Amino acid sequence: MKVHLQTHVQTQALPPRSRAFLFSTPAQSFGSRKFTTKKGTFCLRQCNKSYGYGSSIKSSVTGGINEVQEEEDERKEKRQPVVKRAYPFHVIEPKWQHYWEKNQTFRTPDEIDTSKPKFYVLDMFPYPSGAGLHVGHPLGYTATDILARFKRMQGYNVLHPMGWDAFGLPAEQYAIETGTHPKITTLRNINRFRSQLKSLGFSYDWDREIATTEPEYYKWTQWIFLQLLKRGLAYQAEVPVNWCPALGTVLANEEVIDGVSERGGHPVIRKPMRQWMLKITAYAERLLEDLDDLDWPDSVKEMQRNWIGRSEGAEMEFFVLDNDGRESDIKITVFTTRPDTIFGATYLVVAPEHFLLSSLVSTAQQKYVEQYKDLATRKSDLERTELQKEKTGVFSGCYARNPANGEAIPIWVADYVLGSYGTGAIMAVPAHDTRDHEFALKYDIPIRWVVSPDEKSPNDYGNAFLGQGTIINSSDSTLGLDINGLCSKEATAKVIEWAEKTGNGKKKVNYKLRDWLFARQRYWGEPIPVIFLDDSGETIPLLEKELPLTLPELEDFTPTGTGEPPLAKAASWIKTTDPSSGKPARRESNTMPQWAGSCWYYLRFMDPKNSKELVDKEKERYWSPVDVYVGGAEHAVLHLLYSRFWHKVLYDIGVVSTKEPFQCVINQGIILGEVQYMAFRNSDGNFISAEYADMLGESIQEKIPEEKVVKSGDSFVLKDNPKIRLVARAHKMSKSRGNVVNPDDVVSEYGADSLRLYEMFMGPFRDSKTWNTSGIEGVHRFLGRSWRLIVGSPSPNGTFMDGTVASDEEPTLEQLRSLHKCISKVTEEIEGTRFNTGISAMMEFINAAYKWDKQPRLIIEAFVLLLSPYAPHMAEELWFRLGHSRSLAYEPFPKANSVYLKNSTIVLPVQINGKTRGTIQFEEGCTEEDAFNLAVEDEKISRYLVGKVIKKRIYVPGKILNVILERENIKIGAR
Ligand code: ANZ
Repeated sequence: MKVHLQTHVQTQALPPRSRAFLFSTPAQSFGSRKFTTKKGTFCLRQCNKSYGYGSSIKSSVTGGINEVQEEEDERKEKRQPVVKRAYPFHVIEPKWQHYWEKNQTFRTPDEIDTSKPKFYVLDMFPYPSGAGLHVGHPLGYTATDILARFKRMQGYNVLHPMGWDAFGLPAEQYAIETGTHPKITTLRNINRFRSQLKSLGFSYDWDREIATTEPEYYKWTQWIFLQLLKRGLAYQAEVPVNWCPALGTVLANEEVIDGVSERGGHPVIRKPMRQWMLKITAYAERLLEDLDDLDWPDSVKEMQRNWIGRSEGAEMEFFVLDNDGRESDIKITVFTTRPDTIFGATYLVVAPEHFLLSSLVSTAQQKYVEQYKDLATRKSDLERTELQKEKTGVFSGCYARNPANGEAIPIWVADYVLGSYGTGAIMAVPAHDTRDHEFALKYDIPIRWVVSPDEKSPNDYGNAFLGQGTIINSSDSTLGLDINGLCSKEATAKVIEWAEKTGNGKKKVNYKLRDWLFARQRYWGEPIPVIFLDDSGETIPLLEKELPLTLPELEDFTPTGTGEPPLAKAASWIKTTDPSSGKPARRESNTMPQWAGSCWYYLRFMDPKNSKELVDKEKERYWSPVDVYVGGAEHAVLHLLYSRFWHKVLYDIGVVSTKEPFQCVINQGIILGEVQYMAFRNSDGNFISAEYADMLGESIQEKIPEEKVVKSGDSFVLKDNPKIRLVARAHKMSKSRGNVVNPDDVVSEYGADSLRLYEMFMGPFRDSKTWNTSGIEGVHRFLGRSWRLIVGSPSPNGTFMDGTVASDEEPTLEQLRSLHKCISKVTEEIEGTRFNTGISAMMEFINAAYKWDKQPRLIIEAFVLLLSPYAPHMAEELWFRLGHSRSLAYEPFPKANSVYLKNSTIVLPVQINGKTRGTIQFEEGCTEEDAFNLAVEDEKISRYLVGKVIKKRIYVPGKILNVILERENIKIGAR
């Protein structure tokens, strides 16, 4: 899926970065350095020379000494800054990535033990753009990876797949410009994305990788289309599209900017064309209702509700009058949400594209109406409905009768009424609707007040009164309707009842949701699996066994110029025969929109290689629904709505077992570029404080480096002159601003674990945040400290020992307390997707552990397991160094023992003849006698006491109980 980023956000909150610390790259070098794309060996060589992280590193290096020397010389020649690493991640990371791949550590087997609980965690799969990953991608991917690793360790079967939403415009545009087949570009980009993702250590099951562009995949996208067609949910209609005559092509909405083509600035008009539509409106009510039970952000649910836009009201009939003022047999149906205002309807409006318009217009008005219609085709719906835009319209020359009071009211044509909503016509009530009010004033149409908010005379109101109130001026005894004195709600009910009885209208629920335009005039999309008979034009669906209908090879991807899609050029592909009748036929040359493939990919991941079914029923039943779905908020409406629609259709035909596809959706925040500090100078070249810059009018802006900035209260000021306030801004990352951070560079300089940890530590997962180099240095330092705590300090030549400093001693109570507090916090925070505070807990633990003389293995191993979802490479390396020979990926995640979480609980080691044989726990204030009794009750300890005579007891309150035994074998009495 494509990710759209927000523009800039102003921030005052970030402190200028602090810089000095030991094992890191000088901050000023970050971002300005050029890194080679070679990983591992290259970095290692640099490191060997500059730090000599010695023997353990050398052992895993490929390449000879000469090469090392050459590269070192090269580096010196180029005067590259020396990279200082807190620990040898450049060796550890490729090593473990290789291990995971070789051992298929994260493969979710096809046949699984379904008695175990499942956890399906999914990222919104990316569109593999030519630009490669940006730092926004790993934000969501790290979060899902932490969840996946955590749940695996908790004994769940985890499904954590990755794939590519690979059809799309950029590859086709590139093909038009260069002649390179989109397949080639797409494959190249996919390869790049995949290797970038692998370099970040994500625990995807790569065996399940899918690309929407693969025929084995889109066979099933086409199959779903056939099911929709079979059920009348796919149909063809004449629909206006963005047609650019100069380019000879139909453009997507995003390719049209202010009425002209983004490319070349040519005029674009709305032109009706035959299109495929999907009847999502048939599911509007269910799409609305089922939102309630989803664990989604409220804002996303609200956006979906607004998009579906349910409106309750009525359709009312207005008979058109002939030249003699008599009712003709043409009637205009309007949709209104305010039937209570019907007596105030002083004119009707029909949209310029209304199907009855041509039969309404008087001869005198014909010319003006035609001109007006022509103008309207140049505007988008959005422009037409913008409230601020001045309303325009033209009189049709014709009148209709208001059914409530029998009045003849004029029919106008105006583009603020859309042909695509309701009935494409409205009864205009200028006293109670803003747009109608503005229009009536402009064209001098009567305004009649029919709703009164209070006792005041309604005519006192200059503007339309939009609210509900008491009905006035609304009675006609001849036509049998009197709603005066009723409140709006009662009046609405009464008008509808009257209309239904008299045949003047009926109750109606409308949805803003439109049917989904499902055809694109593009090459690089899924072919639509239908043919049209040459003789009758009849549409014949392909047989299921004919799928996949693959894209034909094409060399010329340029538009045809006639509006026909590029596929029309594949003459031998287009021309075909209907297999059942043998009649000549043509294939559909439109393709599906990019949304299609992403509508159902989450199902395919459950069973990616199934050639017989879209997904095996049992597998679907086990894995559905997706438990956590993470992606950008830009997909809050369309992608999620389209998937939900397809899912519901698949539910209705028995392909899936759940009503909804995604139980929990989380939107990660966006990452903005590093904060920039701007100072202002007056015309004399002197700095002026930011608050005066506007007043001066002419001021010159200047970027100030971070080291010259300090924070002062809520503001940032110049370090040398604190009176000068600065403006701090974070912008969207963009090439033109030069503030794009490339994840490859970060991995190369700090390692993947640091990038992962940093992205999680930047702030609350769901919030927008700004990139800050000192932040990544901070988490890198934390990892280095953790490494040195466990592996020990480097020797003077910079090398680390092979094992760890962990000792086999029993942990102290203090150590147990620190650890279990950390376990409890990390567990709680992962479960709550508050990853940043989970990291803080680990940082606290490491700070505490640095004060201990010894690092008991039991404590260290548990910490390594806690760290592993966040920094899996380092954790695996430490795990092996601690003496294990299998990946920690399936080790049980540590469980917090509540005993150690309460400060008042004492955990007392009990020794027998000076050897620790176990522990007992009790509340503070326990006597020696109590402690001894608890020890005797303890199953493990009592084994050493049974049949023995006690010589003496040494009790240090809160610290230890040591029981010294007599040598003789005399039984102690029963207590
Ligand atoms: C009379 C009226 C009186 C209205 C009043 C509003 C206030 P929602 O809530 O968005 O469904 N309308 C109907 N069809 C339209 C179209 N195709 N293009 C533009 N406007 C259209 O709004 C429904 C209201 O929007 C309808 O109720 C209609 O104006 C207008 F005091 O009818 B109303």
